[in-house]
This record gives sequence, structure tokens and C-alpha cells, in this order.
Amino acid sequence: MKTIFSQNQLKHAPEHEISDGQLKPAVEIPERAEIVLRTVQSRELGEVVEPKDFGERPLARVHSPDYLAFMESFWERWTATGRSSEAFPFVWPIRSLREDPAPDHIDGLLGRYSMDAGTPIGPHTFEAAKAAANTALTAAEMVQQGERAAFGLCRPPGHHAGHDFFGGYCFLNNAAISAQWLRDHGADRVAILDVDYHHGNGTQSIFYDRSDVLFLSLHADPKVEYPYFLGHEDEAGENAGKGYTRNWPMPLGTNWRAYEEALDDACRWLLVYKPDYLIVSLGLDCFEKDPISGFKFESDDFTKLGRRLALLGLPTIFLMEGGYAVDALGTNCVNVLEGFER
Ligand code: SP5
Ligand code: ZN
Repeated sequence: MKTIFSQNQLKHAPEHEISDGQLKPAVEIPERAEIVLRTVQSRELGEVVEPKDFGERPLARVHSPDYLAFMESFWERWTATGRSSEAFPFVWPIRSLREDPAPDHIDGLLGRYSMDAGTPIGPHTFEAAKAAANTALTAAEMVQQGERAAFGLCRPPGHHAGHDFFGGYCFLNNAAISAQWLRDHGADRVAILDVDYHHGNGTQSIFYDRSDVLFLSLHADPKVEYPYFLGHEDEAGENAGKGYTRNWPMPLGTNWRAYEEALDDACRWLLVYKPDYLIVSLGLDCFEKDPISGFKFESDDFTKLGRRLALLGLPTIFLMEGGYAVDALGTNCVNVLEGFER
């Protein structure tokens, strides 16, 4: 299958993140994409092509105008205050505080439009995020035009980003943007299967009240893992979306054997739903050696994952999400894609 990638996606290069209450070296780094790209090439998965530019329209179908304007103007406003290091939010409008009226100050806006302090914004962050969204859209368009599958080598990732917030290393929700684009270009039903180790809170919230995009997520139990505040088993959609969101939270230490049962369950929902397209939010962070995660996948298990997904027989768009064991990331990612094609 073809891979879509742009060098512009490397321009987001965070130095630090605040996670687990501490300032740490960033883990969502450009090297992640570089090693996946090298492995795609060395294992001859298929041609690597540049994304097309789809402009702002498909982004605005998912994200709010004020959020996009905030992201677009952020760096200029941030540096106008005399700061030039990457930016972290530090105060949020939680219970008893007001979201509206929106603050004028950029530090207030940072809190209003973010969910965590783990996702710094740098000078080229939004350019990279837009390139990743175009990568996802190009993959979706390829499959819409008849390819059996395509791989969007997205970075930064997308599944934690919501309608009007960034977080979890994500700024634009690549999977949601592609799903909406497919809906706007002839598809009746699109399914998103999220196999990232972390719950895809952004994607879930974007489609929670809709039946035209099915959202299924397999992930570490949010009671003990990031994002902590969404992804419980009882979240199943609301209003017209009731029954069109499903969650499989699993305990820390989950291995392929236990995971496969949940995956089979999710696959049954996919077959009932009969989507025109399947989008896989492809996190590789279930790996046993992932530095921030707690599942126990071995590299071979990713091949099994790909093979299982191929059995669905659906036109499939793979979009990379997380995965932080950089040395093994290329192998694990291409294992899924090769497993799918075998
Ligand atoms: C796309 C994606 O995978 N985003 C993940 C963002 C997670 N950021 C917070 C990480 C907190 C890690 N805590 C691990 C504690 C066990 N040592
Ligand atoms: Zn993740």
C-alpha cells in the first residue's frame, strides 16, 4: 500500500512535556516519523507520496473557527509578549470558572483551548499539524478513489484533539477530519477503530451524538491511565449517536491474548455497521517496551493485528497516532501494514 508523508510534519519538534506532574523530555518527537518512513522504505511497503493541500475547509468541518484562528495566530501572539520558548498552558476553565467571555490574554486562551500541559506549541507546530491533516486527507482520498488501503504517516497525532481543544500531543484530529471528508464526499457511513493505547477522547467527543460515524476504541482503563476523564465502558453515544460509540477499557498489563478478544468484539460491531470506509487510528503504544504505556504487545502481535483487520474486507485508511518506543516503532508499524496485506 502507499504511504503519505510530508517533511513539513517534522517541523513540530517539542523539547519538553509536563506529564505525571513533572517536566520531562518530550516523547512525541520528529524521529518517530523518520524511523517509520525509513522502515516503510527498507521493507518496500510501497510508494511514498506527498500529501495534497486540501485547504482550510475540511479542518473547519471538525474544528471551531475560533480554535483554528487561535492556532493560526498563536505563535505571533505568544512571541509578541516577549517569549520565544515553546508554550505551555497553566490554568484551565474547569468547574466554577467561566469559558465565556473568552480571555484576551494569550495565556488565558492557551488554557481555554487545551486539555493538558503535555502538549507544548512551538513556532511551526500548526504548520506540521496541518501537514498531518493533509496526509490523512490524502490517504482518505486515495481509498475513496479505489485503493484497498492507504497509510497516512501522520505526525503530530490527532485522536486527543477535540472540536476546540488540543492535548495529548494532538492539535488537529486527523481521523475525524478524514471521516468527515469521506462523509462529505459520498460515504453514508464511516467507522473509526482506535487501537492507540490511550482512549481517543477527541474523536469520541466529536462524533458522540452522531450515527453516521461509528467510533470504537480499545485502550487502557482511564481510571488508571491518561486521559483519565473519558473512555469508560458505559460511554456509548447520546441522542442520535446512542449505540454508535463503544469502548473497551482494559487493565494495565493486557497482552495480545486478552486484547484479541476485545478486538474480535469490536470487529463484530464493524461487520454489523457495514461502513463504506474504515479508518484505523493506529497507535503503536500497546508495545511492551513503550516508555509511557502499560500493555504487553510483542512486535509479532502487531502483525496479527493487521491480519485481523484485513479479514474485515473493508476499504481501510490507516492513520498513525501514538507509539513512543522509537527504535521499534518502524518495525511495529510496518508489521501492522504488512500483516494487513498478507
Ligand atoms: C497520541 C498519544 O498517544 N498521546 C498520549 C499522550 C499521553 N500523555 C501523558 C502521558 C502520561 C504517561 N504516564 C505514564 C505513567 C506510567 N509510568
Ligand atoms: Zn497513545
